[in-house]
Amino acid sequence: MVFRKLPGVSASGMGLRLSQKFVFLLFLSGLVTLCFGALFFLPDSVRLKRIFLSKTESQPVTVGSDNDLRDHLKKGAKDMEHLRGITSAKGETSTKLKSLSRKPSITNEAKADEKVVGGEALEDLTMSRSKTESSSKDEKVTSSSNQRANTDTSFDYNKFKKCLLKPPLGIEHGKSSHPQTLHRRDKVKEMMKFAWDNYKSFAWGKNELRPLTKNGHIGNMFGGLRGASIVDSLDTLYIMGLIDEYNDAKEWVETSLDLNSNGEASLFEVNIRYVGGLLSAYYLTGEEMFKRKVLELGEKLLPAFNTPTGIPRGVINLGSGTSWSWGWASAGSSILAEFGTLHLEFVHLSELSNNPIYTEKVMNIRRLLNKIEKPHGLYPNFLSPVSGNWVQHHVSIGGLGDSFYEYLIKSYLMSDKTDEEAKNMYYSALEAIEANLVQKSPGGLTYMAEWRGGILDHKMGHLACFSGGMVGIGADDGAPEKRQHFLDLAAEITHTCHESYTTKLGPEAFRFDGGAEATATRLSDRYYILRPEVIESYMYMWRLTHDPKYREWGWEAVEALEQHCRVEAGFSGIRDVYAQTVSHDNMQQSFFLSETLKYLYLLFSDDDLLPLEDWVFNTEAHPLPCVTCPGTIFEKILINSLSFTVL
Ligand code: DMJ
Repeated sequence: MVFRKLPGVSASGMGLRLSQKFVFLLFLSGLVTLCFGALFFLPDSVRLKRIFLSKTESQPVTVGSDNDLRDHLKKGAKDMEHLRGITSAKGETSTKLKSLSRKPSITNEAKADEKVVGGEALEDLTMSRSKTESSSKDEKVTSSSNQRANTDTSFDYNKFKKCLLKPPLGIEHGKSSHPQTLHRRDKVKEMMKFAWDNYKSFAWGKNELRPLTKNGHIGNMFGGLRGASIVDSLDTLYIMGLIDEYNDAKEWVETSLDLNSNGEASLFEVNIRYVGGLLSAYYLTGEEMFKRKVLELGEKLLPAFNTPTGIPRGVINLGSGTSWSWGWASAGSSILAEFGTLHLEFVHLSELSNNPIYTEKVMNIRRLLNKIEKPHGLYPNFLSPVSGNWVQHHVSIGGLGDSFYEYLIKSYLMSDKTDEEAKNMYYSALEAIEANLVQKSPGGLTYMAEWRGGILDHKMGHLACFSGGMVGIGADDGAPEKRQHFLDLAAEITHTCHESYTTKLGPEAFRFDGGAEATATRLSDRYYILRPEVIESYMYMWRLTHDPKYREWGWEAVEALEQHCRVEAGFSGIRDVYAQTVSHDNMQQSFFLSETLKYLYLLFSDDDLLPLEDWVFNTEAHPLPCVTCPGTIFEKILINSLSFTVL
């Protein structure tokens, strides 16, 4: 290599100057690095630091590769996770974060959150979920927010359908192959359409139709709720295949059934008609809207149970939740047939909401009634919701008592025959009834008298005629030596009730004294308001025996309804079943659509339309399915039933 000589510099002198410069530059760069590094140790407030370092943190996102970006997002998620941990631990900013990640029930949103935030949060959510469940079970949750949380459920409708033994509407909607029976059934369907069309024309959205004056009736039983005839008709229209009419009814429920009413409602009536009607509509059709509505309504009924004993009072303001007893009920008492006719519907409210509170409420009533001392084993009609004692010793299988007994046997059947307590209470009650109330008239008619502190009143109400069907459906599960006896008793009572229909329709109450044999002796007992009970017993007895007389008796009733009750714009009750000239009461009761016409239709259908193995009818004839699926809330409650205590 040849070095060119620089002017004025020797070769050795030039090498010395170069190495001095190199050392100087090295020193300088070290100094700069040290000063820059020192910036990191300065407080954030020093301007110099902000100028030099402020933007560096965001730089990698905008300039990095795809991999850098992914790493950054992962880091962001981790930071979020960390932040959640800190904030929830400190309880700071919890409102915002809770609303994002702590939905009170098991929702898809919570699951989505779990995916984003990873395992730590998953544990956290799981914990809060099980806390919700146990608190609602163990601490008897009553706050409406908790109940609302539980209304967001995952009731599996398809699974429920698979648990049924048979298709609800049968193979051919229960169509009989017998031409006369089919013709009779078509007639009943025509009656339903006529009743419905007139309601729709003249009373749409009101509770009932006044068919003479062609207007609507609201009444004061439903606390401002409207459309009782619509809700009561949903399942009848559906099973009859009146699908356009059913769709109109469904649309009205969806758009116009306003549950935010503020009036005084009968807990019993709202339960059997609205809760029962919506439950049936849901179970038959799977329309989620019905489920939402019925859970919203169910929640509004709960405050009625806030009494010292948990026995609800008869009247509730659906808006404020305040409740009180009927003015006519002695000493502020509650009525057996009212607080004892909630069980079927409330078990299903628990099923659909996954909230045991409804079942707890009715189990509590059951336990109190089971425990309390009963005169001669009988259940009087009036009980104090404050002391839990009977108020009067009036016992009746008709009005004021009736459906309490019905719900005992139906609770047993609806539980897939697992609810032994209901079964035992039913058969004990029936034994007491037979020993004290069941009578034979001089003319050989079996009837159920009323009992007033040991004195018998030889009268039977139309309402008590449901008991033919009740004793019939319970016959098979009685003691083996009693089964035939129960079936005979059921047939005898049904026969007596048919006897009371001397003019093919029967009076409100009939007597067996002073020479009377199933006849109304007082003018005030002679009315017929389109009630179903006698026809209800025909339907059950037909299903149980297939004795053709029950269909004949049902047809007699159809002809009488057509002759005496059909008017230009619907069906009306009559004031005196014995009068030559008919006087109408101008009311088409909603239970005529829900019960009377439904039972007639079933009477002229094959047994596979709503088969009794799968369905029980509530006291307003709304079919509710037997709770047969494994893992239902009802099953869990039964297993844990020993832990229930009377309040
Ligand atoms: C219906 O509302 C129900 O059947 C109730 O149990 C008794 N009364 C009427 C029909 O008569």
